[in-house]
Amino acid sequence: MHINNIAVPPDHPRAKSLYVRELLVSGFRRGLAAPEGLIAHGRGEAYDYLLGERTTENAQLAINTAAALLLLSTRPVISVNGNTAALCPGAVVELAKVTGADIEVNIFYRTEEREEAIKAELELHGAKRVLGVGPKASARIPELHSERRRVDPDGIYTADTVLVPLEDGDRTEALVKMNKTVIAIDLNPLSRTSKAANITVVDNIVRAIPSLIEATRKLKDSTSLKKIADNFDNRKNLEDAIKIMKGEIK
Ligand code: PTJ
Repeated sequence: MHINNIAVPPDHPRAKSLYVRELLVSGFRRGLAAPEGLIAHGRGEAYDYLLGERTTENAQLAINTAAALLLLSTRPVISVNGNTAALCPGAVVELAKVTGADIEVNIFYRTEEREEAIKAELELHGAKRVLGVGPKASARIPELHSERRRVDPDGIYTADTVLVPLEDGDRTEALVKMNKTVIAIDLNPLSRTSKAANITVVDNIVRAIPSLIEATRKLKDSTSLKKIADNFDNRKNLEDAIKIMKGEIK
């Protein structure tokens, strides 16, 4: 494996983590991720370390529930920020295909250049339609003052379910107030996003989105989707995630 032209032995104990870190650095250099995204990633790494850098059973339960909800939705939208575009653009496009979701660019540190770069990256990975770029983000989420309030009237504004990886708490709360089902992917089980979302997947996005694709494929013809969704308790799931990080349960 080569990172910045330096060979990282595949048996290096931190090889995977170093590789993911480098994906983000490369995404930053290519104008996808904001500099603040590098800091956010470091915070995520710390939680991931406590999780054992694996998809726990607890996260898998949230992933299965998220898959069921995406399949039950009539207008699901995947919200994409700079970190997501840098870390797993291909998986986002694949997830959109298997769930029938739209993809919308929504960034906190909004610049036209970064919106366009993220859109181009998603298109490079096969996206046919990317919402929320430039004047298309003409609708506003009420009571929200950050740049995240600008959304596409054909996308997040009218969606019934929104998948928000690496999100900030304000918008999650505002989307829930708009009666949308919010699925968050956030390694921090203590964050406002994690607490406000209807379903929180406490897992690294680089593992969570591929697992979500797999779960969606498995559940596609299931007749128990509603039952799966109804049985999920986000509060308990977050409490369990904290217990896992404290080493109290597996
Ligand atoms: O591209 P932009 O402009 O929208 O900016 C994106 C960032 C991530 C910089 C922005 O949304 C931000 O500042 O986010 P926060 O408030 O720092 O929150 C990011 C959350 O994502 C934190 O709780 C991190 O623990 C978590 N996180 C970081 N990396 C990962 C992650 N969760 C899952 N997978 C990761 N790889």
